[in-house]
Amino acid sequence: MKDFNDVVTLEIEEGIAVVTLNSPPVNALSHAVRTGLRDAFAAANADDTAEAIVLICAGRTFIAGADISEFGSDAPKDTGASIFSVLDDSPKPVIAAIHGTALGGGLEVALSAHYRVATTSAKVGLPEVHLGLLPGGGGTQRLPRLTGAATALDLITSGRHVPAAEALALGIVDEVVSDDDLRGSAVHFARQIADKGGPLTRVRDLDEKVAADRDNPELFDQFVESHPKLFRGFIAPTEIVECIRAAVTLPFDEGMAEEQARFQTLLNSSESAAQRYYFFAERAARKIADVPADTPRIPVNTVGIIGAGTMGGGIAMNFVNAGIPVTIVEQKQEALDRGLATIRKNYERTASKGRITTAQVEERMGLITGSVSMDDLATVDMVIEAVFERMDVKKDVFTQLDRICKPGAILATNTSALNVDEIASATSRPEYVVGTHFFSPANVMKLLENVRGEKTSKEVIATVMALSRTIGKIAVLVGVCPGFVGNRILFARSRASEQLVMEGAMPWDVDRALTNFGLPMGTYQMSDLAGLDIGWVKGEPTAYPIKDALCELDRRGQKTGAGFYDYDESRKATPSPITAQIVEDERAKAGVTPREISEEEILERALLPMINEGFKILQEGMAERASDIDVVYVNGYGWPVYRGGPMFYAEQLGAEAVLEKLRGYQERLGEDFAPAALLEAVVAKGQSISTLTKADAASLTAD
Ligand code: T1G
Repeated sequence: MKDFNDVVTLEIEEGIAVVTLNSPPVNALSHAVRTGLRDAFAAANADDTAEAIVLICAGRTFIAGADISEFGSDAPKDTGASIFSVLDDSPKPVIAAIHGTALGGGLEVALSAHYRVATTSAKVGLPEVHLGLLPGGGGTQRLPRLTGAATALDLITSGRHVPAAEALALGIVDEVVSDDDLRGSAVHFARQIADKGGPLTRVRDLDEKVAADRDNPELFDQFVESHPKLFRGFIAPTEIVECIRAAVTLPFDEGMAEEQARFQTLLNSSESAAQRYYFFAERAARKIADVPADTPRIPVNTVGIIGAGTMGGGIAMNFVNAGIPVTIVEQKQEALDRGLATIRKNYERTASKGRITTAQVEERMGLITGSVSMDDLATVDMVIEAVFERMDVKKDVFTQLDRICKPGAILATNTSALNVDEIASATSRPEYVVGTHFFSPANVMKLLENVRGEKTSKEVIATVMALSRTIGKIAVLVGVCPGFVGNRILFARSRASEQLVMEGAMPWDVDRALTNFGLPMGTYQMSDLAGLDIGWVKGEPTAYPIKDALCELDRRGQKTGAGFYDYDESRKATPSPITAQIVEDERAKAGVTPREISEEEILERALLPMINEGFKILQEGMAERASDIDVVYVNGYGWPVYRGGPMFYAEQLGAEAVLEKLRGYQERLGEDFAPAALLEAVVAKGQSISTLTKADAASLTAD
């Protein structure tokens, strides 16, 4: 055995060189890995006893790509040939032995080998597009030569992971072997190749598939036209299409040059910086400063859900999808039956799209028990209530749960804004009470805000954070405050939007500024979708007179075919003259003479209060870190990931500029724009925004 550095070793076994990479956690192509691999391959090619070379990885996966943390850092740059060229130019056959996931640069290394052997459970993919990048190690040039341009366009612009069997069918891998002895199978495969002898074919030399594509030049424009959403706001997909076009139309080396140029453009783009930031932000959100990763967790093998309505049913599906049996409790049998029928309908719709089988529909429905008695929750490990959003109703439910549920059961509330500590006070076990704020539709939306009560135990926090991943959610731990993180920031935007409308912008002007920024919908489109009558009681004015007036006219949003907008039968929205008249009436009542407000001012006055609220949330300790706020906004509110999130966007604007603009609006418009103390401290200390943690916030704003 020969060591090349502490991550790459070389052994010769039955005339086959086995290069093993062991660089936890995911064998990312760091500088050390690239250097070690290059030296090991040089040694294997110089060793006359080696007739072929197997590249295999230790740990849970094959190479998962370039080391993303090296981008934009001062990590040492490579000198000499890239690892891709080293494999490409190897005079001896190279066999990549893939397990786990070969992704990005990892798959590109494998594509530079002469052959690829994968385990049954392995997956391969080129997910760089999710980082605002494109495969910069030859993936856009080699993959089309194996699969043809159409498949390459699909795989590289979607970034999806391809299971081994499909990769075999597509020609990406040469053999699929059982999971239990990849090394043995790969060495055996290499032995056969060595015994067969003959000329080596490199992927770069394959031409049949791309030659056929040369007869179909319009396939690229057709692809772009048929995937409009893919290209809206994102720049990487366009660059990817052009690289694959180059693979079809240009010689390999020229195509590689095209790929490198476009890769560098993306690497230097703000979009990619935002998407690379988001990649680590999503993973950082799993870490809780005062709840160590080895904190004991409470086993949750059965779950009770109270309420079989839209939320309760959706929440239940998350657990059932993860194979966790659920007992759903409703007060009345008919409501229970309706809820169960809705769940079944959802699964049958998924099955009709081929995403699950009809057998899986029955399997999942078989994991659900319906009941009209809360007593049936006596033995479950965790209960989540999704009852009416009223404090007295919630407290009554928790008082009953406290009596019924076994000691140690976790009692969770799905409240979207109510005080979790007050709910916990209705029980004798506040340490087992936690908020689990799902977003509707709960079986679709990835975001889950786990709300930490004052007395919630660390074990319960560790449990719900881990359980969130089990059920496929992206969880963020938040503190108890009105609206937690997501809705609290949204409330700030709603107040700002109302001011803009009273001053002269129409609701559709505000929405247009926000959708042009990249949000999927603006303040008023969102209100119409959610329903204008949330918390509204006829005859009881709220802080939103325009919304009150619309509800009084029974214009409650999309569900009534009219709200701020008028909707046709396909729910297409058009600005409503009725709304315009109500707006003008309310301005007149307030004695306001409307003025033209630019889209730039609208955007600033809608977004700056969101950013400012983020700083207030941090200084109050209601979020673990600034990037958690961004994870909430990307996953719960459609903030474009190529803009990172409100706090990352503030970093791009510059903390000083944000502070100055807020002060300007504060002077003109009042205290709603008063800058958060933390923002002022961040500017004074020159601290970065996106790396801010709860502890930073506390020390920066300590009196
Ligand atoms: N670079 C650096 N760190 C990485 C990493 C990477 N590529 N992938 C994962 N990590 C860290 C991650 O931050 C976490 O750290 C730990 O590993 C476990 O990750 C030239 C330019 C492989 C499917 O986009 O999709 O190649 O939080 O929690 O859920 O063309 O990680 O523990 O400290 O996600 O089991 C392309 C990204 C890069 C793949 C495993 N590759 N990774 O999922 O674990 S660009 C990717 C993943 C590139 C080339 C281009 C997943 C995974 P910590 P995890 P997991």
